[in-house]
Amino acid sequence: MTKLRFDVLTLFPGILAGPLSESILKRAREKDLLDVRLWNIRDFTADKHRTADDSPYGGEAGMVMKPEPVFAAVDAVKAEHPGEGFLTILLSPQGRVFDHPAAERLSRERRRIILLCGHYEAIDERVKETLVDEELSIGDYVLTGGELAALVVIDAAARLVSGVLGDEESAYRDSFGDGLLDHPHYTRPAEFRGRKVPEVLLSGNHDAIMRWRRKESLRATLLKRPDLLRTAELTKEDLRVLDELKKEHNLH
Ligand code: 21W
Repeated sequence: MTKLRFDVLTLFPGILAGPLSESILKRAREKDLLDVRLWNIRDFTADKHRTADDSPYGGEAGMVMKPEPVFAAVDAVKAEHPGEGFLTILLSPQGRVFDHPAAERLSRERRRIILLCGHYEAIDERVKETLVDEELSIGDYVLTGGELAALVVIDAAARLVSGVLGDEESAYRDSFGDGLLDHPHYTRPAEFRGRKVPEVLLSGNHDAIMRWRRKESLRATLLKRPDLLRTAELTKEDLRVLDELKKEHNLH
């Protein structure tokens, strides 16, 4: 059984504590499938004001995270696990964008993963040069710091660890497992405010239901995220259904 292990270094561990103690991540930690340690970088400052940032050389505006507390925190993590391997990731807007393949790669990582969160606009470059193996971004928008990005990375990787989700397969039925969006879902009642559940789902015809789901996955992807169709795993039958859908929606 594989266990996913993270050490998160941050000036604001409280941002992560709540989400890690709820729902699926909470259960994964209780089941020992996920280990997340939170480290407060401020605990590794050496002065009486516990200074973690300073003004930049060169006279620009803003603040820069000082290198010494970050180095001391990383040293402390490594000292707690002598002889173990580590992958150190900086959450940063300059990183490669985190996607499903990246989540799969991290979910299989055997080394402890150190997630380093900046919370000012910048971190001293010597941290990147010396400590950081890779930088990850979660998308092209500006956050107040790396903490929410670290949570996104932990959440997306943890749900791919065997045993974390109730149903073994549910991770792969979801969006992006095969590169397609999910099909619509319905529950009782069979008619709600005049809107009926599609007949086929009540038919008991398993083959027809499977075909409907695949078609609706293809439809959702074609209409909402056509860019995904270039990399999705598609059969000859999928391509035929896509042609049908394009005609139905007057696309081409
Ligand atoms: C915000 C860091 C702004 C740096 C161009 C030139 C981690 C993040 C973060 C933050 C700046 C991630 C500038 C998506 C994110 C993060 C805080 C620098 C000034 N721009 N993924 N100078 N988006 N953000 N901005 O913001 O630490 S992963």
